[in-house]
Formats: sequence, C-alpha cells, structure tokens
Amino acid sequence: MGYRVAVVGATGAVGQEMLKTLAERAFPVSQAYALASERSVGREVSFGEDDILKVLDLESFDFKGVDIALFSPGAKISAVHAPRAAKAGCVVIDNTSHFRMEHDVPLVVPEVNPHRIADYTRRGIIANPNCSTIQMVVALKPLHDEWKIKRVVVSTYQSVSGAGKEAMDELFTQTRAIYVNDPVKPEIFPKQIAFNVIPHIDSFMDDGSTKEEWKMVVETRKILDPDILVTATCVRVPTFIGHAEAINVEFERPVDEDAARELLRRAPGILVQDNREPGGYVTPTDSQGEDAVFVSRIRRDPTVPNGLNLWVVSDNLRKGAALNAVEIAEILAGRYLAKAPGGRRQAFGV
Ligand code: 11C
Repeated sequence: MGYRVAVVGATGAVGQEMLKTLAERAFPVSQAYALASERSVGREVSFGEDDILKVLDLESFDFKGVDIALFSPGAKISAVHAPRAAKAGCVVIDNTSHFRMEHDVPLVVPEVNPHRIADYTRRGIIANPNCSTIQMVVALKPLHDEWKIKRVVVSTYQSVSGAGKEAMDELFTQTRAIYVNDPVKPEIFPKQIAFNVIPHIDSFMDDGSTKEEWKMVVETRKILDPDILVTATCVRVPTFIGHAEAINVEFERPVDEDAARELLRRAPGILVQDNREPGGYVTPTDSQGEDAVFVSRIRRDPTVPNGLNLWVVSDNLRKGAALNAVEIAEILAGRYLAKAPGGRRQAFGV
C-alpha cells in the first residue's frame, strides 16, 4: 500500500531534504507532490535517484486525496495552508514554529514521545520541533528517565543552514569577499557571519532572550517534562550544516559518568563518540548527512551535587528537521493510518 504524500516548501533546504529522506528510507509513496509558492512553479526537484517532480502552486493546490503532507514553507504560510490541508482530510506534519505550542497539536520526537502521534486526530496536524530542541531532547531522554533532570543550561553553536539557503549563500559570499578584499554586506544576518559568531537567532523577546532560546525552553518542557528548568543561549556560527550544543545538566539523583555513557550508547537515535584524545569527539562537519544525534565530551560537573556536561551534535536539516518529520510519518502510517477504520480519510476539525 502506498500513500499520496505532498512536500510543501519543496524548493527550500529542508523541503529538498524531506524528499531525499522519503526516497532514501523507501517510505511507501504511491504519488508524490512537490508544492511551493507561485514563483517556483514549474521548477523541477529530484525525488530519489530516478524521479523528477514539477513544482506545483501551493495556493491553488487541492489537498483532497493527499494522505500526508510534510510542511516546511515558513510559519506564516503554514498558518494558512496546514489547516486547509487538514480540513481536506490530509494529516500535516509541520516543521514550522506556528502550531508547536498549541495544546491540541502534538509536538513529537519519535525517540522521546512517539505515543503523542495518536493525538493527530485532534487537529490533523502534528508539529515537528525546532532543530536545536530535537537533538537536545534525544540526548536528555535516557538520562532523565534514569536520574530525573532538574535544570539544563545549554549554549548552542548553530550552522547557517538553519536560516535557509540564502543564509548559506551569504556565508559563502562573505567568506570569498574577505579573501579578495571586497566589502562585506550583511543582508540575511544582522552582522557579518563569516569569521564571526552572532549571539542572536530569531527575534528578540521582551525579557531580553531570543525566540530561538524561548523555543528551546518551552518545547523541551512540552516534549520531555514540564518541570524541567531550561536556560539557553543560542549562537549562530559560520558553519554550513550541523548544530552543536554544550549542555550542562543537573539531576535530582546522584549521576554516574560511566553509567551515563552506557545509557546514551544504548539509547535509540544516539551515537556516542567520546574518546578523551585529540579528535575523539564529533564536530558539525562529521554530522553532515548522518541520521544520528552524536554525544561526546561526557563528564561530571563537580560544581553542583549531581551535574553532568555533554557535547551534542546533529545534522540540523536531517534529524533536526526532515528525518524527524519522516520518522513521524512512518509511525503515523504504520500504527494509525493503515489501521484507521473505514479508510484513512476524514476531515479534521480545525
Ligand atoms: C535556526 N533553529 O537554526 C533555527 C531554524 O523554529 O523551526 C528552525 C526554526 C524553527 O535558525
């Protein structure tokens, strides 16, 4: 049995990764649609090794007959078109921030809270978390189950691909400009990104934090445990793909460093590379194109009673976006849609 699957925002960095991931994982697709805004209509995008899809106009597309739509077109566009798709009976897996904190929309990381996918029936929408949240909660889950986390202090080192294709071009252009002594013009980022770091991702909030930092707080609590205290500093660095995070965790119960390493080794979705020697850890370029959340530099923090430090790295376009969405789609299809009584189509209340 195959599913009719639409990818919305198909010409963007995440949309293309979604098409690639669906094909690589042999998701059962009977018909694929690539959708984007009017200006991309007619462009061609690859779907797997052999298939080319012509981009169709999202605005006029009728979602009736589509089973699953993976959305990554930007929050404002999802706000309009995801409910429209759900109303037509299509289950939306939305990678934007728009629906994540709505109480009747599940926010899902399959390694952490896959059971929440069942709540797709409430609105017909499942939200995919922010990339920096996804990799952090995958790493924290096995540790929280064992020792119960009280507080998390996280600093991120986020690649420019998190801000999209044009941001990647900006890093490339600025780097070249500096080498040839041309003037550097920041356009996407508020300051020069080449050979620099910027402590600002997304918009500023009233309390002085940024929305990216706020997302890490509220999303972690929604996915993992509402009692966990989280404080975050999110920083853009001049790497193309792969987000890194230095995470300090304080637990309720006494933590053991070797047991933590073992728990992480056995946990789904995680690869531990933690050799205490030069190069014995994972960096963003190592994570590029990989599915795993990598954990390195596992060590006790002796400044608090039950503290642990971790270095966590993952490909932000893959596990941080496309792969997480496709994994949700796999569970949705395998556990729910295939077994829905009376066929899988219903108009979701929106
Ligand atoms: C970044 N984490 O690196 C952001 C990108 O809420 O889905 C993803 C934004 C989001 O800029």
